[in-house]
Amino acid sequence: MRIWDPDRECMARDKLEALQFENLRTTLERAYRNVPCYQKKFLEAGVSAKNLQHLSDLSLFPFTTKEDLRLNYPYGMFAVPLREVVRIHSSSGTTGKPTVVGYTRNDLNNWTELVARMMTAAGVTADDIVHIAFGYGLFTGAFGLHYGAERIGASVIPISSGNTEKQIMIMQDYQSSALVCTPSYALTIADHLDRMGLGADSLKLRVGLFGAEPWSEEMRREIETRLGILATDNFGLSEVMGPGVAGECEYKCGMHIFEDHFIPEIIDPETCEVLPPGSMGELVLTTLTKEAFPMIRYRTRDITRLHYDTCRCGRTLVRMEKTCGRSDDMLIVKGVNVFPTQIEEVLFQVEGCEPHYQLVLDRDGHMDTLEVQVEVNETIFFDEMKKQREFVSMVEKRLAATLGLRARVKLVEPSSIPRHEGKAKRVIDRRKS
Ligand code: ADP
Ligand code: K
Ligand code: ZN
Repeated sequence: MRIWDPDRECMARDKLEALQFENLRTTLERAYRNVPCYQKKFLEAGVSAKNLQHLSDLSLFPFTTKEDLRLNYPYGMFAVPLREVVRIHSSSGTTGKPTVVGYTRNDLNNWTELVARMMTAAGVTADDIVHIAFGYGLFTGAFGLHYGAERIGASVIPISSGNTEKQIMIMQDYQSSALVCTPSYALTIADHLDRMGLGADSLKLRVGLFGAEPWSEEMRREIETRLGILATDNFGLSEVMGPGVAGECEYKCGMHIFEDHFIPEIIDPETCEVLPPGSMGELVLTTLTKEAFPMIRYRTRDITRLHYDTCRCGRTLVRMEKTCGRSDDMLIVKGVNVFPTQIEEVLFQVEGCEPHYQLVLDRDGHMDTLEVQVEVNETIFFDEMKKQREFVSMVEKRLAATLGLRARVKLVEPSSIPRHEGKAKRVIDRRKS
């Protein structure tokens, strides 16, 4: 079993912590010096890099949230001049206020190395043909995996997303051996194989690297059986880097976090207290090497638990459990992050839509579907079919432009959506059952 960077991945904890301490101090200094938002937050909290006497002093520093990034849209959180930025990505959402992230040449090199580590941990080698079915674009998924796979020396097929039958044809003809996509897309591929009357043995796939959305152990078993592969999980988020923050080894017992580049903490999402090792809580990440976009105590909102015992693979890096949901109201639909408020904003701008709506998430086969049910003003047109269809398609287009995702719109009668006292329950998620 190969380890890409054994010196780093199997480091003794005391050596690792010494390295983390050095890089954390530098990161805090640079963040304070170059990013007004951090400067302001540190001053308000009365802390500076000098307060860092021990690694655990990180808890003295303020958190960073998605809101901070939105307020500093687009480049306010960058710690280097744009001249030094060689790549720009963004988290999901094409308009609204998604977060924009940047990378220097060194950042890209580190990113590539970490994805190479993660892919090696999953068993990918130079002999693999890596089929990347994430959408290429502003999303970090495709480009992140792409360069890591090239670094390993694998043959990369940048197929991108969509057109499943063509994907299957290419997998057959080019003999793809490693599949990179969301876990739900892996099952869609399995469904198409069934429909085409093909078995998993018509493909040469042997391993899958899946991420960008939560998935269960049952789903893993289904993917493994139906595609005849080893299915591994990997975790990342664009604010912190993209994919390659953490990934499973072949033992599939939690995702090793690359701690020489990121410090994980687990906090209570209500009190914000740091919780003792082994507790379930919100994952908070601090970057240690990023130049263009350092993140200090970024609240991921992902709920998980960390395991510090040494893994059978020999890596000493801590392992995070599969996440079990989020502490905020962000939804992940086909790997794309969606906030109900983004949808609300679109609906509010459409004349005729009432401020009463409900989001219904479901699965069609294995792909997520999103239906937006919205009440419309009765004075408009409830009985004119053609106008109604035009209206629906106009709202659908606006939603697609904002979310970067297709949602079905269903107009419902005034007063038909249940009213709630207190906090509205706008999301019905049927995907879990
Ligand atoms: P990406 O483009 O990689 O999806 P985003 O920044 O758009 O990155 O989304 C990051 C979020 O996606 C994470 O905070 C988490 O909620 C979710 N996510 C990413 N990978 C996983 C995973 N393996 N398991 C569960 N959730 C994941
Ligand atoms: K995501
Ligand atoms: Zn391991």
